[in-house]
Amino acid sequence: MRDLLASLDGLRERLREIPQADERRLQELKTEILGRKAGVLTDILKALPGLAPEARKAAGGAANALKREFETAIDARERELAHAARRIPGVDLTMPGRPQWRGGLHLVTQVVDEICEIFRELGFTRVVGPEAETERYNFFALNFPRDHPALDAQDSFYLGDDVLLRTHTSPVQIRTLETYRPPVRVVIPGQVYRRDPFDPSHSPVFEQLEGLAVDEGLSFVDFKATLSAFARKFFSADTQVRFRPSFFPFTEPSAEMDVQCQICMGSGCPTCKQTGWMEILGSGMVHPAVLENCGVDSERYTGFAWGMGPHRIAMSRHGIPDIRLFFESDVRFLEQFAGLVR
Ligand code: 2U9
Repeated sequence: MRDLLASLDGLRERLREIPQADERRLQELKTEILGRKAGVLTDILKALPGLAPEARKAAGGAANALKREFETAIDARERELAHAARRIPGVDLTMPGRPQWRGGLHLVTQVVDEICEIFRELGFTRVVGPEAETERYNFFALNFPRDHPALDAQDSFYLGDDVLLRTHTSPVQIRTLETYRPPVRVVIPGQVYRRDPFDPSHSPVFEQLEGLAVDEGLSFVDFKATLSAFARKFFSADTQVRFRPSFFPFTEPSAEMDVQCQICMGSGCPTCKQTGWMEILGSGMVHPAVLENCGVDSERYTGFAWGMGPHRIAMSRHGIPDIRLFFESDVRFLEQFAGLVR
């Protein structure tokens, strides 16, 4: 019995070998001590039934406790070795992976979506229409005089005698008024084409976003309130706005809306040419002649309309100096804004 306890003590000493053992040594130790056929500790446990009851109890408790100690230590070392085997020198496998570039929406698309969403909340539906139009839809229904310079082939891209690439999205409003009876509330984003130079502030093709509301009793107050609400939502709740008189063939009276310069917040900077303001849209009450051209009774209905350039709005919001950056597809420029979807 004493011999047996002494050999258990001797065996306990072997526990210290385990934390240093490599894979092979660990398997050897496991077989040598816990092996089912000839393990030293297994043999001791097998010999227990031959002992007197008192001795069996004492030696049995100690032997089983030691067996558990060996099992726990071997298991821990096995896990440690398995973890180390997966390690690559110089590489920390616990670090998070590098994010993969999955693409994103173009900044102008994001701005268009954001503007449409603000007007959706104000009751406007997003609609689209053709990019090739007749002179009637692009000019005459909109009250352009026959000798307006925009009708000149030098200013617009004509595809045929009477067909041109639309110079604004306004033909879509004409088509809407011809098709649906008021009340009408629509926003129209889309590409438009003008024979403009490709320079820092012009492009022959650019995005436009126009809007139209026609109903009984719509007044200049509704018009100013709607566009001011848009500016406060798009820029910030305390953004100052102002309306300046202007002229368009399709609106009367007409106005341009300025917002506080978003770069200097009104104090004056090179972007706003020290005025503290930036123009963001043209607008006005729909000219009665335009309503009549679409078969809408201008005695009964009034409306307001506006037009803005999402490229320009994106430029003023982010301080982008050159419109051509939007068309060059340089990922280094585009990816700066890819996470901005709100
Ligand atoms: C209908 C009636 C009225 C749309 C309008 C403007 C004023 C305007 C420009 C701003 C910058 C276009 O992107 S831009 O070059 N637009 O100033 N647009 S009112 O008025 C309409 C349109 C359709 C039936």
